[in-house]
Amino acid sequence: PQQRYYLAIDIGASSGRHVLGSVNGNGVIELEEVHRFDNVQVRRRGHDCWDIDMIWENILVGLEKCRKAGKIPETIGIDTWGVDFVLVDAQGRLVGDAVAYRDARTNDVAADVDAGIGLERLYRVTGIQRQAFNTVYQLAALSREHPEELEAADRFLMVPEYLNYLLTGHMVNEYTNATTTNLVNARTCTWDSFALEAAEAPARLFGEIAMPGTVVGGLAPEVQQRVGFDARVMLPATHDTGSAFLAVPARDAQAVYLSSGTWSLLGVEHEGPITSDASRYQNFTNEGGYLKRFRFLKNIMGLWMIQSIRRELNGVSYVSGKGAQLKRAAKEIGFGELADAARAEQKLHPDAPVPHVNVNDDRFLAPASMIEEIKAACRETGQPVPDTVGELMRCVYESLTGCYADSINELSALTGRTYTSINIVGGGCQDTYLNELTARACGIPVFAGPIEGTSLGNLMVQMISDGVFADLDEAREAIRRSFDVVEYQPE
Ligand code: ADP
Ligand code: LRH
Repeated sequence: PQQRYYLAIDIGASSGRHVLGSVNGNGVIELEEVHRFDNVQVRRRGHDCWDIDMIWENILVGLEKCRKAGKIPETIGIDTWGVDFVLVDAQGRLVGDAVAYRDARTNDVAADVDAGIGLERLYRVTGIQRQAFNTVYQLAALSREHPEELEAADRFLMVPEYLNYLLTGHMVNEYTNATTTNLVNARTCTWDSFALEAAEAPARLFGEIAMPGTVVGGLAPEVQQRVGFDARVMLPATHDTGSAFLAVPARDAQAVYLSSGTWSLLGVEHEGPITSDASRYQNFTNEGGYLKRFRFLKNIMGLWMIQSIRRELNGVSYVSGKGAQLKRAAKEIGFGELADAARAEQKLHPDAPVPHVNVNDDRFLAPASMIEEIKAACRETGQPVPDTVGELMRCVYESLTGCYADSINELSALTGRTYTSINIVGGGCQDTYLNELTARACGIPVFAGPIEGTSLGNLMVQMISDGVFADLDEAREAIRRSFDVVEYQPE
């Protein structure tokens, strides 16, 4: 029989990729990356924004590459980072910009909204951790700066939903990503009127919420004309973290999951939401997952810090044109070299005190200079200030893995369970130094892989829907036998 292909379009904050998935005659899942692009932001009307046109063009280019390779997918699923959205009018045209979550627009608004509504109630209702960039605050910021845009809008669509609309002409809101807005009731799994009030957003903008596995539609005629084929567009878990957790090849129920990319999302799957005061204090979140499972996890600043240092040393910015005075390095520095610098520093000065910073401090969300911000944090807390790249990287690695260890302890306390291993998926599991340090800091073994966990999770929903796998257990079993997972012991 002819090979059946499925296409995951996984767009993270740092890069997007088209990954074709299929199952060979031996029941082994095969992945092929057909296209990848950098996700660089742009400055528009005083805000950092996603370059939706660039992303859309890349989606089409990736589809054309599938056709050229003669691998036409049965279905296509798009997932992206969470929380960000666009507004569209009754004619389907964009209203305003796709402002990006690291933009400063929510800086002052978030605390103001909190004071007005009572944060405790919002958490009890939605179960979502408080982050200044949550959609609830972004909408409130928009209603203060551009109320006319909310008035002109007909629909609220999150980024993957808007891309699905461009592909098919159909507008559908999807459950897993909707939960990241802080606007969905964790028990009824629908938009919550109290949360919408907090967002200062009209309820009429929000459509019915569809579950992963729903077909959005076929490709629109003009898209078919450009890419040269038709296929059904399906909803995976359109929130990337929701897709990533689906692909974790955990050995047992005592494993902690860590989706490691721009963010480090550390937590577990849970049957229901935990919205206790203790969980709110520790800022744990309850994101909605496939089959209405919950991800009880913590957002940790993650490899964003490493990405930012790398960009800074290379003289580029994550927002094109911003920080243009940066000097370009003579030779581009890669992630491997940064890890090597930390490793060498550790070897050279094994007993030197390593400064630790609180990686989850908002100061690291979008600093003008990550390097200077880390140095300042060390200085302000009376610790040695890192000077060389090796010292700086060691500080970041130790701080990050220290935070992983603390978070696992908090997770244990909140769920009343003991965790005996960590499964890491995502681009970050290629960082062997980080994996080693994580095992050591947490005192439990680390299992690293698969790297393209998010694309795989996206593909799993498509494949289950098409009958390739009977259910999620069977799909996870196939992942276990198809991908190498590297084990790291604490010592
Ligand atoms: P996102 O989906 O959020 O854009 P990814 O899952 O693609 O992120 O992970 C990107 C991160 O993975 C980078 O920031 C970097 O820290 C890490 N990474 C990628 N490739 C390597 C590598 N070869 N060695 C070490 N780390 C890497
Ligand atoms: C990871 C992620 C995370 C969100 C953040 C905005 O890519 O989706 O789960 O909190 O981006």
